[in-house]
Amino acid sequence: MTIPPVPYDIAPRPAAGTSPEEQQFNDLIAADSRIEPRDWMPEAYRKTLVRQISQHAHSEIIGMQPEGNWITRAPSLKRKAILLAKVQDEAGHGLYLYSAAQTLGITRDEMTDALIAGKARYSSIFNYPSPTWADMGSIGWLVDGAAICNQVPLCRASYGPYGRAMVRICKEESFHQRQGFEILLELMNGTDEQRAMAQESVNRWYWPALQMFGPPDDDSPNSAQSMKWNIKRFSNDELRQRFVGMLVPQAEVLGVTLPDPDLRWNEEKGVYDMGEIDWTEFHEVLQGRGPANARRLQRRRDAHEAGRWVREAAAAYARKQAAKLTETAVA
Ligand code: BYC
Repeated sequence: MTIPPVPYDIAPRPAAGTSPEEQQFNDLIAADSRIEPRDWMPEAYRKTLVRQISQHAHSEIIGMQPEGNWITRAPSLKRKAILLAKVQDEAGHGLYLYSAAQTLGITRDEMTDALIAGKARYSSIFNYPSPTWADMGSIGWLVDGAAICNQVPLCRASYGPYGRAMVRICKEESFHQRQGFEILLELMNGTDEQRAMAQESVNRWYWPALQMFGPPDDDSPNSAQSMKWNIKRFSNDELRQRFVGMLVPQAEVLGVTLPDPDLRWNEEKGVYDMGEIDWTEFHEVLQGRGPANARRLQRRRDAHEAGRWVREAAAAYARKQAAKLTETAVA
């Protein structure tokens, strides 16, 4: 007996035990489409997104500190205005991302409480100090540069509110990266002392910037599932490699040396070979034992406490407005 062909416009049947909602989720992912807050999603997908988006939001907020450190000491009014705008952008990024996470059913208070209790992660990079003005250049060039490399693919993340937040964030990060490059370029065109300051700063930030992409692929427990769900599009090592490829020609224009004696072009593979990253240092920072972890967290706690009266006043005002509305409705 011949089996008639299955018409190809009929969707494949759900696997046994798959609910219609789950099948719809699987179909959306398979079609590289977007999942929206109204859609059903597996609990593990929701948790992964809450984890990644809240960590990302915390990174933006804690990330204001190393640069905030230089606002009052920027070398000119122009530099001060640019730095101020950049730090404000980071606050804005934090807010878009907290809002995106809130669509997944977690509250802003829950996320903030986890951060100030020291239970939430934020990017390892912000646990390093920024003692010189050149650090404003290195943070822009290397840290925002790494962020762009990691975040441009996240504009296509399967979760709608996250992907859309990333589009605007990436546009602003591009400006941040350019302003950092320009600070370093000006220093490299300056005096011997300024050139030395720029090089010393690049030496300190280079390796921690490479660690921003996360552990190596064979030690990255979340990558495989996040890639299946179209949250991550490239692996940690792929993005790190892409970043180094971007940096080499830019370092040549700047005239700075990337502090990796093993960095060289591999003709056969078509990528740069690099030296070994110090993963022990990375894990120490993740455990809270980096050079500035304690200081960063204490500063965030103090700011939260100092802002308590603002939150209370805003809540009291909202209550009064709501009461007025009810009175008008009754009258
Ligand atoms: N630092 O399985 P893996 C910015 C954790 S802000 C700390 O590879 P995943 C800027 C990871 O969370 C830049 N922790 O994880 C702001 C996981 O631990 P848990 C922030 C890290 O999620 C102001 C464990 O290690 N960017 O640009 O698949 C001024 C195993 O890792 C780090 C983002 O947040 C790290 N570097 O991949 C200037 C981007 N790396 O959660 C600039 C969004 C890994 O299981 N996030 N861990 O306890 C991502 O793209 C991904 O979450 C990561 C990690 C690539 C970071």
